[in-house]
Amino acid sequence: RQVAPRVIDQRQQQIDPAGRHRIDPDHRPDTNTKQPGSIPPAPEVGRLTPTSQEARVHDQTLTRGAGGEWHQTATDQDVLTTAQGTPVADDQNSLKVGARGPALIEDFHFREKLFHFDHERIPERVVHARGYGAHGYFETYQNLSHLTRADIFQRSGEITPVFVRFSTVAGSKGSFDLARDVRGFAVKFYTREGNWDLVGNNIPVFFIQDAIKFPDMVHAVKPEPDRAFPQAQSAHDNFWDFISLTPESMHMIMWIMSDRAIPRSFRFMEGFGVHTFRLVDAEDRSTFVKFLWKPKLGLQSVLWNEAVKINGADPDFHRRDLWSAIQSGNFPEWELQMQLFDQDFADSFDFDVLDPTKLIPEEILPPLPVGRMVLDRMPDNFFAETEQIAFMTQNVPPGIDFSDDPLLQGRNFSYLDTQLKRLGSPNFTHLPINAPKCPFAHFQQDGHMAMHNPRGRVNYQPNSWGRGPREDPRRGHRSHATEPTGPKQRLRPESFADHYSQARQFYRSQTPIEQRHIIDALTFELSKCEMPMIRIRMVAHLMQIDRAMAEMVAEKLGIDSMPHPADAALPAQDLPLSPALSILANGPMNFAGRKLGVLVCDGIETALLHDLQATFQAEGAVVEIIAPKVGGARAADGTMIPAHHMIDGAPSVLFDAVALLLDADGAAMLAKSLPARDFVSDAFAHCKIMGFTPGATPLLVSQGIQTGADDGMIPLDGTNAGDFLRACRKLRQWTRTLVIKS
Ligand code: HDE
Repeated sequence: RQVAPRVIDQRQQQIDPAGRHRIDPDHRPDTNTKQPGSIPPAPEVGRLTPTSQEARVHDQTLTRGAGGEWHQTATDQDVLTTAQGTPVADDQNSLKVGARGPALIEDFHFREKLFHFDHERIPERVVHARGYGAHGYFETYQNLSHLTRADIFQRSGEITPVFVRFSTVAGSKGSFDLARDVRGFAVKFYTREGNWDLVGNNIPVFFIQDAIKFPDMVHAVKPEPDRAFPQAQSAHDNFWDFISLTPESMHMIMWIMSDRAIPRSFRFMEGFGVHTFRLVDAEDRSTFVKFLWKPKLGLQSVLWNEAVKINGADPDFHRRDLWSAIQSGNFPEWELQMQLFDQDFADSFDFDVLDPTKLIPEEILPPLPVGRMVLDRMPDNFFAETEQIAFMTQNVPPGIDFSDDPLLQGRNFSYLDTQLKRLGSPNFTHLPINAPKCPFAHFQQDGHMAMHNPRGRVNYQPNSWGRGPREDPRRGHRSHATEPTGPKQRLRPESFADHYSQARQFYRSQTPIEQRHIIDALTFELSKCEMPMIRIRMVAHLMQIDRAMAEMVAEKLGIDSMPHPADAALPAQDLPLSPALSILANGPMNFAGRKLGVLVCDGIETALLHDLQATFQAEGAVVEIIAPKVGGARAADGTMIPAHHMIDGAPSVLFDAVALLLDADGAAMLAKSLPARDFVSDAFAHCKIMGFTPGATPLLVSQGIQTGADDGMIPLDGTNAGDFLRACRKLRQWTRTLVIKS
């Protein structure tokens, strides 16, 4: 039976037409506005080229017309238009014959909308797909003209805009943050003489020595090709098969099995340029350099058991952390340091400085602090900036040059090549996030999405018109004039042959707790390998690194008889220990930038809560309240305490320390709640410092936790918030690991 259609005009159902064009409250329309308590934003370097139609790099919402006039994009104006600028009358109904169709192909607005949607995705990065970025600035400490003519290092106090992208390596874009993995630490400096990309990691060495092995290494760690799992994990046969057949990776293996591979947040990580680079001065004299980033807040990692649970509770833990810190004005900061050395040092050093599987211990070559980087602004749009940023190791300004490290040489090809695949056009430098912020002028033209072609008649040089930019041998980038010699051949140098000494040095420089974490990680990962032969081959390598470690891993894996140590081109030497390699030996000893989770229930005293909040906030820490209901808890004095989280959604793994402000009734009630029981038992097992009111005892006891178990259990009596904070500064009560397996 035909029913007469009731025609509904969806537009009339809009609650508030004005609301449709509401401006995002988080949007910062004017990036030059000084925020209270913030430093002034970095000034833009240089000026726009006259022909540029690009958006101002700092303001993604403006585009420039051919005549130089600025246009706002749709989000800032009232009337919805098509991408061609045609005002749209109805965005709720497609154009149909009658009310029930069929639809008409002449509906250009509908087709344009779907067409664009269909093409929204670009290929994710083949490695480092999951990443998160922020804007900031770099401040140069001192003039380094005696070392380099790089403009960024000529003036103390020089401010250079930067964009940083942190990433995991193996997982896809939608994977979780707390994978056991290397973290990318890529920095783009928009200098006055072109972009400088320092595309580093949070680990100072790499798996392989020659770029030709990179595809194999990445294939091995990524999900296995037939079954397409495991995602974002190295704990599988293919990875360990490749690794156990690649002895040069052993040093890196020690690092990724250590706590470095499960950082607490991007803010608590070091960064490393990994390779040896060159600084070149105005007289073309060269100094070798390794770059290091040191986090102002110190280093911190999570436990593996925490990482697994964080991934479930908040897969975006690291990106949320960076977002929250920056949005609340707690701008993370790193110091850039340089290890500088000459050829004589390189010749006398135990290892080849071109070998990217080796580091130079800071005790042997203390780094020189040269500047600081502050991240103070989140991108306006994730895709436009974080996703489309194109880092390339080849981006070096005059005064910075490459060494012959074969990995670096290979990277210099790969990064440019990959951008074409990912961003789809050789004009990716026209995107505001990739464009230099200094004047630029060249004769490259045309291609997909060309935004600034040469204007006028001249598009080549030399020309008779006397126009256009010319090269400048004095200012331009000059490669350091080395004189390579030797036969053309495929060979690894003998100086790259020692694969075990620095692996041993790293392992032995860790504290006993960190060594235990390495053993646990190796055991876990190898336990996921189905092929016993791979486990045994790995244990044979571990024998070369540290026999006791190998025996403990073998014992945990149930390997009855120890294999022979792996054949080594060179046996491991006992190098001096390097305490700088340990996280725990270099603890921050403060709680700044960390997070206290306070579990409250109805009936508590507000004075203690306020005291804790004031004490921890004065330290630069964040205090978040967790209650049985997200609406909050009613205090003894009748006031409502708003909660940040409901207990079901805020396990203690999300916090660096916890306080239990409970009365006896509340504690008894929470002792029956699984999330609350997990909250305290995990906090204790993860060695967190725990403060608690006397009333909280039933909840602790329900989990078998003695209130006087150790120095990390702090009874809160209303006067000792300072004592609690002092205990929290050590971050963990490690003695508990003697009784609990972490
Ligand atoms: Fe990368 N790497 N890489 N890599 N890498 C990429 O470039 C490559 C290496 C690093 O946030 C890709 O734009 C080769 C070492 C970071 O956008 C690709 C080799 C180090 C990022 C690529 C290496 C890194 C990448 C994928 C061995 C630390 C993310 C997407 C020769 C010093 C940058 C892209 C971002 C990304 C190639 C080894 C760091 C395919 C061939 C060593 C932080 O070009």
